Amino acid sequence: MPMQKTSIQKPINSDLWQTLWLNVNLATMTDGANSYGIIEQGALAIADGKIAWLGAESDLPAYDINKVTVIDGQGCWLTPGLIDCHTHLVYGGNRANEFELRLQGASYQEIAQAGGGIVSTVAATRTATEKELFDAALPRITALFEQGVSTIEIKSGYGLNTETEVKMLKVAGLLAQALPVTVKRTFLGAHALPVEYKDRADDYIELVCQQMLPEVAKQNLADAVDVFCEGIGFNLQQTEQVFTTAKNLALPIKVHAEQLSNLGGSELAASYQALSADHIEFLDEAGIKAMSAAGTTAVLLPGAFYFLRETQVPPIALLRKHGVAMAIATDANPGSSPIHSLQLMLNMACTLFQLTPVEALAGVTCFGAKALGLSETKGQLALGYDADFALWNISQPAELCYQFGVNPLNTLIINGVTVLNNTNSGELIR
Ligand code: DI6
Ligand code: FE
Repeated sequence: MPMQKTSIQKPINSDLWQTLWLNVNLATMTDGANSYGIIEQGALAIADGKIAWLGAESDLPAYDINKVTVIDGQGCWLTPGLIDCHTHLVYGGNRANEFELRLQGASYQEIAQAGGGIVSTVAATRTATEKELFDAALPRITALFEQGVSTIEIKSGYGLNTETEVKMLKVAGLLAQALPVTVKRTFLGAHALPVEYKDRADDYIELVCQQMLPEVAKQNLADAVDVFCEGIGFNLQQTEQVFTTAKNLALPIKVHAEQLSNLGGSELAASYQALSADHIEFLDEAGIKAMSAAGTTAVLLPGAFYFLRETQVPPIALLRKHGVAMAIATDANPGSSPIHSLQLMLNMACTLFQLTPVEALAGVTCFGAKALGLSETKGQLALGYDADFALWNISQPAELCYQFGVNPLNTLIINGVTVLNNTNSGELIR
């Protein structure tokens, strides 16, 4: 799956460079999942937070050593900053009790139908204050950040009333202020049916469309809109009602679909030019063709697959055949993926879904960006792109997928600024 060629940017004159990285190997990820886009013994220059020049050191143009800060990358590898394009990391409480129940034989659906699952997190999220939600979420987002994540998506969906959905999205905004990470917010009001709307799903969808979504849009709290289209979520008709409302508000859409059964949510989403369809273990070829035609990204969530002990593997071969871009994300959430490591997801995408390491790395860089509508600015080391990149203590890119448990991150740069430097005993520069 190649990347679409965007307009070719011109290199920036070296007089304007602020920082220059030398002695690095680049995995540019400009070639989609076809190759790492390797430049060995390379260099990369930054001007105004953007990539101003990159290439082989031997091709470096003349520059004024007195004007540019030059950094020796010591032969490390540079990749785009990692992108976690699907998380639900703002929530109250936790669901370790349900984990125990599932290990005793109860299924995720049974727990949800018995009043546990998402709605139990809703109760805890409604009673939590903004500060409590922030304090609980900070270590989660920090864990991702410390492993090289420079862009992250955070969904609402544990409020299920206007007040709490707004509260969650505001907390996501506060996290973006607390850390240098770029945060994209997604409104997921149609995540589950709140108890007060029991047996009245249509009425709840009315509330989502008439009140919640307009308020979220008015306050500019969301970059996209998502729906859980599933037997234990919302049906196709209800899903489409939310999509239509989102479209009228000019908000792009995403969908949780085909996670536990095949309702056709991905195909519907593709007909609305969705940015992504996520989970998709039960997706069929018709849905894949629709996604391919619409340029909708498939977001694979191996953490949820693993944690729910799912056995239905997403249709990877068909996604490849039809050239659908595949992104990988943590799905960090209290019920189906209490996991805060994109490195572990890289490993699981390879071991559980048999992605190649280059496909997996594309899934957390260029295709993670695509799933968020950021293909033109993030997820690649390319001229004019945001200077978001990670320097790794590895000897080849596949190592990022291969080992787990040792943090290989050396330095993280976001918008041209060094925000994390593990070379001095993990000292954080902010
Ligand atoms: N699918 C998921 O995996 C998460 N949401 C969804 O629609 C799980 C949310 C949860 O169990 O709390
Ligand atoms: Fe999810």
